[in-house]
Amino acid sequence: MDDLFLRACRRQPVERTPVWFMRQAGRYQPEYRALREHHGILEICRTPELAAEVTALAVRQLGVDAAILFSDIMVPVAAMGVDLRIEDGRGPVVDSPVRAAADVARVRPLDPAEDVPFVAEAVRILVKELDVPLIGFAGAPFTLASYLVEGGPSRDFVRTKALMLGEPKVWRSLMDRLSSAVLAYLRAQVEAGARAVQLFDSWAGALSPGDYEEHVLPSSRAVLEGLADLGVPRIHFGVGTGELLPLMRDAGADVVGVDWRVPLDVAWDRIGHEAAIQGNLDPAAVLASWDVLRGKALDVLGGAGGRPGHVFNLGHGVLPETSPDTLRRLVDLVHEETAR
Ligand code: 1CP
Repeated sequence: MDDLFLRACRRQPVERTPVWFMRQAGRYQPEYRALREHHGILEICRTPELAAEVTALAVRQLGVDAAILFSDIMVPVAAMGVDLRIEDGRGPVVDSPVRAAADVARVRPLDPAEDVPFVAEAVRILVKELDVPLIGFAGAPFTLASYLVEGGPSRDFVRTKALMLGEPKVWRSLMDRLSSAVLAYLRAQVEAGARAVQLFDSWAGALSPGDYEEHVLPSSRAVLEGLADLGVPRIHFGVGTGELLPLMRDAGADVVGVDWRVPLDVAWDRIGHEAAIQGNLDPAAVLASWDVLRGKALDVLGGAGGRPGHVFNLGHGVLPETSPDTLRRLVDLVHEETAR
């Protein structure tokens, strides 16, 4: 097992900077698109052999230093009595959104062994097959709540904020249910063999630091601190979270994932050098010419300054327009430039 990625997460010395990409399995791959002609996304997530195949394909093709389980943040929520689907070109859709106390009561607790047995099974298959560590993941309570309350993807999260600020007790009960489920879900992935976890609070950047601290951080902290005894690195990521980085670290992260809006060195100063950092190339840069992409990737490495504790990644997921060959070339570039 090559544990380069795990050592970097622990800020231990590494012979080169490890790389993986959020959404490294997905639409940009012809093989994935071919599989999706015959299988729905939730069907792939619920079929361990298919989920494992898609997960491993990305690792083989790209030469990355970590795998991330192929699934979706809404998979556990769909097993908690919430009727949802994932619409092509749009994302998760919930027809009966959660907007009042009676709706929260419909969100059942999650028993991973009973409700989502296929997840641990996919992890077990992958752990046997892969020679890099597998990252388990979950959506953070806020980001999951945003889909439940809005009923689908949103730009401004107005209904979510209205519930959070207007009905704080109802909000808290929803967040409590989600944090218990997310904790159980991540623990099940680690117990099945995942060597690290990433908590995706993709949309937390919509909040002010004060609202984040009061209404969201306690739930994310319950998840991250509830994993502490397992001893696996905990990565905490969000988009547009420049002002939230110190709080996201304080919630209990070992590694903070940052998007491209804050230069890596500035972000690391905000987080503090007792934590590792992951990021943060703009995914759109991978669509530019090789020379431009190369320059931007070197800027990211320059921001890390060769300090231990940097995991190279994009600032958000791989875009569907991305060329697999360019992504592979980027992995090689990071490996060559950081070899020591
Ligand atoms: O095949 C398809 O239908 C394409 C789109 C797709 C894919 C590939 C969706 C719908 N989900 C996934 C898989 C997925 N989702 C992965 C595994 C891929 C990998 O990393 O290798 C992961 C980690 C996710 C996590 C996820 N889903 C997040 C958090 C990460 C992020 O991108 O911020 C979020 C917010 C979702 C919701 C979701 N699912 C799908 C879409 C298009 C969206 C986003 C919708 C929106 O903009 O709100």
